[in-house]
Amino acid sequence: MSKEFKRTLVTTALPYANGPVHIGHLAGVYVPADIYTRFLRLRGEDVVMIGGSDEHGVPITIKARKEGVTPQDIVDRYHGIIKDSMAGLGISFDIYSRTTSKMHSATASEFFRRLYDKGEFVEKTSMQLYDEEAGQFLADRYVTGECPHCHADGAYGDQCEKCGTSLNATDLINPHSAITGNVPVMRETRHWYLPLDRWQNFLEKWILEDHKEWKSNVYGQCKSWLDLGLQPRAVSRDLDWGVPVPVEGADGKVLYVWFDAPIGYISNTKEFLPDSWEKYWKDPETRVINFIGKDNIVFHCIVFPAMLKAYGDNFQLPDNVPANEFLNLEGDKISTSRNWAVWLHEYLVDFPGKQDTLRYVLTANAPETKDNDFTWRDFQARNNSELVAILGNFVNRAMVLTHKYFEGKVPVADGIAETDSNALAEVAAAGRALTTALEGFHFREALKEAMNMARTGNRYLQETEPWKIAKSGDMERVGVILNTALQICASIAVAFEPFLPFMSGKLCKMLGMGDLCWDMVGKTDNVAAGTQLGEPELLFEKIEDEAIQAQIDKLNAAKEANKINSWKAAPQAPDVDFDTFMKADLRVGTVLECERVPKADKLLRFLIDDGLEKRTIVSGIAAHYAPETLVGKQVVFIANLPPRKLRGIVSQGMILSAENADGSLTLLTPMAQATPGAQVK
Ligand code: B3M
Ligand code: ZN
Repeated sequence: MSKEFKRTLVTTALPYANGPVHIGHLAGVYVPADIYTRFLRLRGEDVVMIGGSDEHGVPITIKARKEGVTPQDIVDRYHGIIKDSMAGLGISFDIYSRTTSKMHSATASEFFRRLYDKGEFVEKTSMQLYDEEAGQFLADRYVTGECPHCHADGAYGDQCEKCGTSLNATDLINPHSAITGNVPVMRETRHWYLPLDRWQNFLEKWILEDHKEWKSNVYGQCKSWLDLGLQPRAVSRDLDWGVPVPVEGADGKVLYVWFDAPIGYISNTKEFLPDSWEKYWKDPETRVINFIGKDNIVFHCIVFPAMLKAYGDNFQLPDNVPANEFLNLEGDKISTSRNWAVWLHEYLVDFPGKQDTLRYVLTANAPETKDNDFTWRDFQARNNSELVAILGNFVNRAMVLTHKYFEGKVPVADGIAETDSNALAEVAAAGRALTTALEGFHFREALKEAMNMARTGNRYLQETEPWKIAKSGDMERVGVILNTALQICASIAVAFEPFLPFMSGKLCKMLGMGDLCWDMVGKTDNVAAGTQLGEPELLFEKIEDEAIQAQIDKLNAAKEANKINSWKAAPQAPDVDFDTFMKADLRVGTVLECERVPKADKLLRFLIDDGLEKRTIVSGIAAHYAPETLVGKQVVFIANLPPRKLRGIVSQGMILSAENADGSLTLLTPMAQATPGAQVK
């Protein structure tokens, strides 16, 4: 890292408190930010990590409306769940606050007022979409319609999730209110706009020239925005949930959520460090790093920097914005509304004590340069064949052998041989590569290097075979080998702390290590000879197939439920003329016999009293009804279809049933007893 910086301010995107956090949030933002911050802390650097919930904006009010509760109820519920579950995963925020705090409304309000007073806004009256039935303007997610760019349906008023383009509500083709479904009308309203065009030149130089080192996905997105030419952006909304616009005559108007949310980073720093917050924001020797997901790039790289520049006062712009791409789940986009997600608070209940496994898998699979996929099978494989079989196995062997041959006391390493120093040198080299990778925000690669230390350790024990030497009685040599192995364990305890802090804590305790610092990675004297080791404990447990199957079943259930929730009645079929319809002879019949058709799991054979005689009908309803429950019941059938042979049985007609949202079939039957053979008219 460059030497000019004295301290680092790490910010993490503020998740909307309209739902719990899922693995997509974790892989994109919180796990990498936590790894980075823990790494800097171990280096003894001055670093603070700021987090909090984003509690304003339409995602919150829509959720509240859906549930018939207040927005405050919603944010209270989810802020609590998010805060607790992040702590449960060991995400080590210095503060995790919320944008409904007093500190935040005061800070955001003052920020807006200052820009207003400095003439940094333009005020504009324009026609906006209005829902007459709901009595409110429709912006952002309150309105959906066809995307004017990719023509996907269901684009929001602020963004099309299909093509990622950010939109204005009035750009949508064929807009509909998300509240009532009505077609909105146009109504006049007045808003404040941040003229981003005024900052075009500044931003071009600052990003395109001075920050060529940014990740290519981030740089590329900024460049395409800048190439299009920046436009003024409205920073207020006609809503009743948010920070009120602090100027006269702005009743019923609040700050746009994307105006207030990034100011939340400042408010939360103030709340954490009321006396010294300014040096983390305004001192040029502070380095600001924003951890975010790819959908937040424009706000962090273009809009917020323009706001900070407009404010003045030497507010520091981000030095880097290591945004990640998206994580998918089992091949499908993660979605809160479709419940297609692995929720952190549920994971912590389903896999107690396995926080590090999730942290490991999300890092090993992090969507750093492209979208990536999380699968439960991969999760299981990485736990069992990497954490258990490589890392856990190496540490366990070193510990158990030391207990076996030296009563758990770290043996003396007298007479180090080339094999030993080679192994130690390999670990030190991995440590250096690890450091470089972490400095460059390459967390997947960093984790690989840390894992290489354990691989080296395993190979070393395999090659030196101390258990064989012990049989020959050369305990001095065995001591050297185990001392070397334990030094590697100590390097591992430090190197993995940012990634797997729970494991690291356990291992440090076993090795009798005190405070850690990053310099210990690759050192050869981290555990002194004579130190009494703790009892060997397994660092990781195997995850069995049943636990994985339970998760897959849970996802399948969500998919099923979602199918039902999103079911829509089929569009009406084309008209049929009356005479044609009347040709169909629909009748009521009484079931005399009903049984399964052998070797056909879908089919039942009915014998029906149709008022004239007994007729046989075969019907594909066996998955939905037990045959014995149908005897004596009445059904409706089409009598005048040509006979058809099904599994060797001649079927004389068709029994009518309705197909439901979940794919189940319901037999049609008269409301009360009808005469067998009665025609349906
Ligand atoms: N709440 C959007 C999101 O969760 C938003 C981030 C705010 S960061 C200041 O994707
Ligand atoms: Zn689109």
